[in-house]
Amino acid sequence: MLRGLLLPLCLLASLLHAEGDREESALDISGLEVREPIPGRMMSSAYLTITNTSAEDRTLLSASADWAGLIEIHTHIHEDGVMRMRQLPSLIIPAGESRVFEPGGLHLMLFRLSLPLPETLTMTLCFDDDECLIAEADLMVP
Ligand SMILES: [Cu+2]
Repeated sequence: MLRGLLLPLCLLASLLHAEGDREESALDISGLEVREPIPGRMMSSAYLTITNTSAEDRTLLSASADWAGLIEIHTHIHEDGVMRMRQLPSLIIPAGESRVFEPGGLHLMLFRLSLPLPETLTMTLCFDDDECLIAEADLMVP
């Protein structure tokens, strides 16, 4: 399976400048998958793992893609014995830890999809400290 292509914007910037230090990101995004929407629906969800290899907590602030009108960070909570989704304004990735987005738990909620989805599903994830990472998603066909 194709692992998500990861290209830190700062690295891209330094490549464009031909020289300069390659800044390694302390954040790693892996296994990004977009679930194919149910026919007739313009929303879906995406899953991934974010690992923070630094000694400081980091915060996921937003996600965006040119094939989705809106992407929200969601989690599931139990409320009166019922599983409900709740939007999170941001998500802390603790120092040295990973946060796993998976069905029934954390997920990215994708709204207003441009259908059919493009062949290459590139998503931008932005964190604190003005760091944005671009990752390529696989399409999860049920
Ligand atoms: Cu949701």
